[in-house]
Amino acid sequence: MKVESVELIKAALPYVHFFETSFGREQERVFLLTVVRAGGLTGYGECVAERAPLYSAETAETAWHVLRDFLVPLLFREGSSDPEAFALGARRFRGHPMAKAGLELALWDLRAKERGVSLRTLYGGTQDGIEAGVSVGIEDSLDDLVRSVAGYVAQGYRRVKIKIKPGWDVAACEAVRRRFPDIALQVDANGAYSLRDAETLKKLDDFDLLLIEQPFAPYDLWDHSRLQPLLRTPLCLDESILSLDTTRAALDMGACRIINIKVGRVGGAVEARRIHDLCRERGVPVWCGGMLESGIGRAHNLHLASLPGFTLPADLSASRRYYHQDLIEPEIELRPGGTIAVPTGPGIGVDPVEERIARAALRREVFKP
Ligand code: NPQ
Ligand code: MG
Repeated sequence: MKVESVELIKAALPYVHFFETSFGREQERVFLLTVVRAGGLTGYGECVAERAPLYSAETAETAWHVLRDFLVPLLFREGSSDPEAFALGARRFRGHPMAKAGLELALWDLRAKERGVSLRTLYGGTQDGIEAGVSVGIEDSLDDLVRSVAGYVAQGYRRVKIKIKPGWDVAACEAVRRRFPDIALQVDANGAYSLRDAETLKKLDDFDLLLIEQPFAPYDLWDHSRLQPLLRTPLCLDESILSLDTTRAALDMGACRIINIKVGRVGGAVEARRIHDLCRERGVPVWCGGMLESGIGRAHNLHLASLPGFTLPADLSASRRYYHQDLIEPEIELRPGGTIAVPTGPGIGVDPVEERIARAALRREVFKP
């Protein structure tokens, strides 16, 4: 289909509760939404780059620049809304995976709507419900942490992930395990440790964790491959996995035994599916990571996580886990039993609500060919 226009919308939504990781505490989420119009249809995408370059080097501002000055002009030059052709063309630009994914995802929504099928169907997804996990940030006290975890367990979340950092690791696991001896529990360090902390990290083997996520620096593979043999607990890489190539290198090096897939971090659904397929061939479990997206990005993640290789609970939570009101209808809800339904309507299968987007918008611009 010929692309009629691309709209970029920078928006912000306050969190219901602050979210603290080893790289900082945030009170609100800044989004970059993409809206592509073609053939009378509208495709929606979300770029997960944040206000500040804390999780990765990208920010909402760098993404706006790269989208406006390179990726949108590329799409107009290509003249077609084909997501695979766009993904291929975008490879000539180095880096900026979250900006690329933001636009590619809108094209996937369009294509599914053009064919009148759900995105899950287009991707070849096999699961109609996703096991929901929840990511629990660092709190002001261990009591607050246990109270927070208790709230989510009571809501039915199947798996709990707690954020750790030096000084908030062994004691945090002890406190949660003492209260919940049997829940599926994992930890995420967001790169806050180094090989010098191996003795501390080895103590985490005592808590029967599903996995330890990204203990070392975002670009590291080698030191992770030195740490894994020292632990019983599988390492899972997040920030270090940027592409199919880094996935293969991480696995060949023994740097991890589980892979976290985030469509924004790897530059789009094309690359995310290639990583999924490689891991499935190799029998390596993958799970869908979250970036505190709005319901637009969350719906996209649900469709991706419906692929058969996504065998571990996802960081896919209900809209209300993060936001007072989401940008979509219907909102993402946790079903009794702790799963979330993969929408069945055309495309992402949820409806962005213009009035809510307008209220959250900080800046918006429409680009035409
Ligand atoms: C992770 N996500 O798995 C990330 C960390 C994270 C659900 O823990 C704005 C932008 C806020 C990116 C908060 C979860 C973020 C963010 C957390 C990333 O490592
Ligand atoms: Mg992580």
